[in-house]
Amino acid sequence: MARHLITSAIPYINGIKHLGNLVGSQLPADLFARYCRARGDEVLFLCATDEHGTPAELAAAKAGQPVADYCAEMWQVQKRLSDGFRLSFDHFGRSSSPQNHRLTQHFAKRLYEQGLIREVSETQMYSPTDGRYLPDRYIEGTCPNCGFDSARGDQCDNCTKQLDPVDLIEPRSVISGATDLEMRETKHLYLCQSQMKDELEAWIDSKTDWPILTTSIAKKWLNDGDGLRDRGITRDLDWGIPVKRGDEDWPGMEGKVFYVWFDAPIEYIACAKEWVDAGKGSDWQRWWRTDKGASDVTYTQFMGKDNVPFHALSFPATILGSREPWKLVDYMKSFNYLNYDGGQFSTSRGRGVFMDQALEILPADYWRWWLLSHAPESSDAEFTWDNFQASVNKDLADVLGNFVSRVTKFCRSKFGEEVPTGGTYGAQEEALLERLTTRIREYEHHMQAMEVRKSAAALRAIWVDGNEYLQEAAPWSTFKEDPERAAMQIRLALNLIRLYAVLSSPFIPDAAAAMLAAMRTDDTSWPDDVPGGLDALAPGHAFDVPEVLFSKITDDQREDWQARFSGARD
Ligand code: B3M
Ligand code: ZN
Repeated sequence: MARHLITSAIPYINGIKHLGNLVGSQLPADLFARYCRARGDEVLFLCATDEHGTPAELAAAKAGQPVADYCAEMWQVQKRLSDGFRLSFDHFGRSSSPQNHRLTQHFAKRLYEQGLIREVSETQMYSPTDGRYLPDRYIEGTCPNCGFDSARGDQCDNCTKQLDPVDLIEPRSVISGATDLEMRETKHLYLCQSQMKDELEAWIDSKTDWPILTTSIAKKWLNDGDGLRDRGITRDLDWGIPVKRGDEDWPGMEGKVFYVWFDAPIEYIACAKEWVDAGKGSDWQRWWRTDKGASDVTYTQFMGKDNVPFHALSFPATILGSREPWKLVDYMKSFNYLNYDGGQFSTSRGRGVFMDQALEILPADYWRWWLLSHAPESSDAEFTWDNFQASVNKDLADVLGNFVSRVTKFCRSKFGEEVPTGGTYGAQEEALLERLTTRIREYEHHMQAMEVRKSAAALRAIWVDGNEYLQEAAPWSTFKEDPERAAMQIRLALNLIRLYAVLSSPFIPDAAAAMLAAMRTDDTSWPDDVPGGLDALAPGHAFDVPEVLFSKITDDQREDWQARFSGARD
């Protein structure tokens, strides 16, 4: 039995995620986790909220809440929404957990002992009015390049020029508006990534099977010179993981916290400990320490392309630099961006459809199917309401839903609500079995390779095969001259419903569960042997005609939603 450790990039705590975020990591990770479980593999699937950094502090301030309270509340919200989308995490953790505090401080200590952390003196903006140092995003002023009056300390949103806070004309504090800012000298810790360049390069070069999107970004950063610059891993913030070496204080680092991108990936590991501490598992090191049983684990990470540098370089630098036997990632699946109706999804501008809104208008499966079947793999993709309506109506309602409904209703009217007896396969059935076998192996191949779009296309083709068979076999006409043959055809078709439920469950888990319930079976065995898999429901086995599996999206609905989601969310 293979063992799969699977992580999705952990979403920032500040606000509800949009569908572009969802399809960029959590949803495809869930697809893969569900598939591995369905194949009988042992899976540990982890995700968490990313709770530190200035965005969390700023969002809490905007909500008028203490940061800890804000994060606790937003974790609940994100947890409820990930449950709503049926994301099957074994644990949904928090990067602010005590487990992550300890582990992050542990890594800092190890890296320090290995000579991979150095102290650097810097000058930084200090606000006497606020009584604190101001990170880049807490400073605004006039852009020296274009004159925009609300440029941030790190970048001008108007002309996109990268800035240093000292570049700003008339800088002011975002917190208080104070303008009496002064430069003060302060010490920070830097991770000496540059010392590890050769090691990281060799490691990345060994990953010849990784998707091109991932390796091209990783190599670009590696060879840019800039990418492996030593990086500051501490910040002057109140909220975060206090800078310590293990349990010991770090002289000169009082009042500072680790940079969010230092502790966020460590949460992948800490999350496994949270999983154990929550009573859901018994041994987290078996997944994470190669000296404690993790050497046979395959570790796969899912993320948006903007997260690749941190996962391919900084986090491995942390792990390798510790010189402890932690599990390194085996496969890194990254995604391009999903755009929204002619523009970009944007959290800050509230543009697009957000997870809560999506579930208010349609069940999770509709979204899961569209998003996964249009996953932005080889290039960016675009959500349009027309395309969404067309895919849902065609793939889910006309092809899959209609098959289930026709077969069960026809059987009920001619044979009653049980699997009919009699008849033996003929040439049509043998041909179908052969075709299905080829297609199912193809589906498995794509799922294994995490080719999301190709997997969706293969699954759709499997559904279409059933419809075409039904159309050709036409049990409604066969029934008139040869009822035994019609019984055999319908028995096969009812078994196809179970088979479809099993194969489709990674994509559309709720519909799959409804199909199994209608077939009154909990036999979810994977069709390693397709003919055998189509014998699971024996003659005489009772079933129910299910409710409509998928309703079509009407033109009115489509127009309504398009209008409703055309502006910014409130
Ligand atoms: N929170 C960025 C993002 O959500 C960041 C990922 C962290 S993964 C360790 O895109
Ligand atoms: Zn500018």
